[in-house]
Amino acid sequence: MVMGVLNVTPDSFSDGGRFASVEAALVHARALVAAGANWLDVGGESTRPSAQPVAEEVELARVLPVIYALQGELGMPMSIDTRKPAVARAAMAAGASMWNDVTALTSAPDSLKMAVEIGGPVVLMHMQGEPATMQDAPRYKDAAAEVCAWLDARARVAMAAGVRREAIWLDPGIGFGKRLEHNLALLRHLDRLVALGFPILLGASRKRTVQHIDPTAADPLDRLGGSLAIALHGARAGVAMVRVHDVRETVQALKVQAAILGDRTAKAAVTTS
Ligand code: HH2
Repeated sequence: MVMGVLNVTPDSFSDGGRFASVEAALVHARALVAAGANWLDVGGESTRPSAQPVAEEVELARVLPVIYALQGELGMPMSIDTRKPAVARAAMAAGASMWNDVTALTSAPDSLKMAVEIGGPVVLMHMQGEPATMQDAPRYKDAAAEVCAWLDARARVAMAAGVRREAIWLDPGIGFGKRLEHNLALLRHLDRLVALGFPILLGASRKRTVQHIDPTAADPLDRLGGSLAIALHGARAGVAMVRVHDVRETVQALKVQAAILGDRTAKAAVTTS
């Protein structure tokens, strides 16, 4: 599945300010749907490296009018990309159906309780540190093993608090407190994450990882080729959904890959090729 990114922010790293008005966001949402998105991920706070937190009222004022306007119209589910439990609750009441939390329900004392109360699916993403400082000095001995163990532990904590197992998604958090070698290790060992038995969301679209491999791609808009390569790799490794900005191109790339692979499952393709 393909999740289209809808950033209703002035400062997101690749499209900040482009869809900050309700009208622009609605036009873009419809375009993402027409391009073949299965989900829309609505966000009102950038979590790019060095980003500063946004006040709750500001975040609510950005996302709620868009979710209200879109619910019922699009015929597809929306998620709310937020660290704040109150924003998640309001967005779900307005029509969103999944909470995408880049802090894996650790950012507020009542995050776990709120996830239980909301009852819908929740994405638990791995991040080392905070967006403001996460790229200063990320450290791992074995990034793939540590991220898998941490996400597995967070899933267990969520379930112990009362979140249903079927409601849990995991995400390795590409670029969130990770250097190139850490991101590559995570991508190389996605099968370990898949083996935990939860659906996996993978978000690498336009991220600096691509620039670290191709230094000519300083502009996020020049990172489409690398973003597609990662999405295709993720699908072959068994991730359930990729979070992307370029929906049309990603859907096309995935369709072509699926046609080439025929009816072999993504996992079988990985183990037999
Ligand atoms: N990446 C971003 C934001 N939210 N959520 C999940 N689950 N996984 C991700 O990889 C992820 C995410 C960053 O991308 P973007 O929303 O385009 O940028 P910004 O945070 O600057 O708004």
